Amino acid sequence: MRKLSAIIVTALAAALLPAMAVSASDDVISIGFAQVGHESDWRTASTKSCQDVFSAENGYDLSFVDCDNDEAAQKEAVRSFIEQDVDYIIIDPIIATGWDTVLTECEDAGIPVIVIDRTIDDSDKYAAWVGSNFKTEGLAAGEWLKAYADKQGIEELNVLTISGSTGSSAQIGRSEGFNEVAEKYGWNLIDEQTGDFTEAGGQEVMENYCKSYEGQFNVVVCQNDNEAFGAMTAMDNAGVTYGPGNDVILISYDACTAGLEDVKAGKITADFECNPLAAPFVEEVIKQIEAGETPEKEVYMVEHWYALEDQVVDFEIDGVAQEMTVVTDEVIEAQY
Ligand code: GZL
Repeated sequence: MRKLSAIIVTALAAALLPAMAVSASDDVISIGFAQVGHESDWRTASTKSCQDVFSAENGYDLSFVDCDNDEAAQKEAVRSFIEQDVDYIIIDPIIATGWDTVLTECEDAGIPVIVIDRTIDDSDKYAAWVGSNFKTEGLAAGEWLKAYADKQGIEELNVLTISGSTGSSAQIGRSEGFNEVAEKYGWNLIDEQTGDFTEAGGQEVMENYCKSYEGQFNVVVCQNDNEAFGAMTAMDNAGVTYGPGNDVILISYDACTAGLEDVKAGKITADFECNPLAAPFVEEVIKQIEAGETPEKEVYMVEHWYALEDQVVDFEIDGVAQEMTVVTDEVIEAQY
């Protein structure tokens, strides 16, 4: 929604100066996008989704800032968009808090904000949020593990977690959901350290785990695929086997293409998707606002739970039966 002043000027120009062509640029919608960074395959897909949808050919002028996992840089990017007087601001918040001041500045400037993926937990001064239920992802991983362990006759679960960026809603939700299930069933949660959603972080934490907890663990939970890739390297180097029929049940989140390839290869035992392709849903929100409508405050993405046939088990989340997707070459081909 171009601000009323712009609309009035455009209308007056069209009425009073018919000779002056009202430039086509009036139809262009300008968007500022402050992205978390470039830490994972998931992030790459998320960025591509926005750049593909909000392209010049589609009538947008996208100002994209990769904030490199730096909270201060992200606030600075949002303020630069206010200076540029864009029509909309999209934020994927690196962490969930510290947002009310800058969102108030956006509101004062009359620029609607759309939050994608991670949540902002200390302000509601945005038009809509489009993303995933991270706690549900954690609950799904936990309840699947319970059903799978029962089927395998594994009674004792000793769990190491490599968590995502501390304070991000993805980390908070996945930890909350999984740990709630672990407590319900009395599992031994040995340790939880952050790998910051990166492959290097996952490898470093897993190297430390292999030294500190040698022979004490049979489950490793990585809060994204890139951490799992790093953890696998560390376990290979330490002689720890993982995947179906091996020492360690390896659980991951995101289910990016490379993650599903590791499921197919019998390395990751189960992968819990977080859908990065939010941009089409964000565009829908923008169209509603342009049309003077009020969008839904929360738009949830559809996610799937993946495993190989033998690792597919029936399980429920809060009494709701969950369907798992068997990983095949076709499923991998179609993934993001
Ligand atoms: C989750 C997203 C997380 C992914 C990671 O929605 O914010 O950040 O799980 C990414 O891969 O780094």
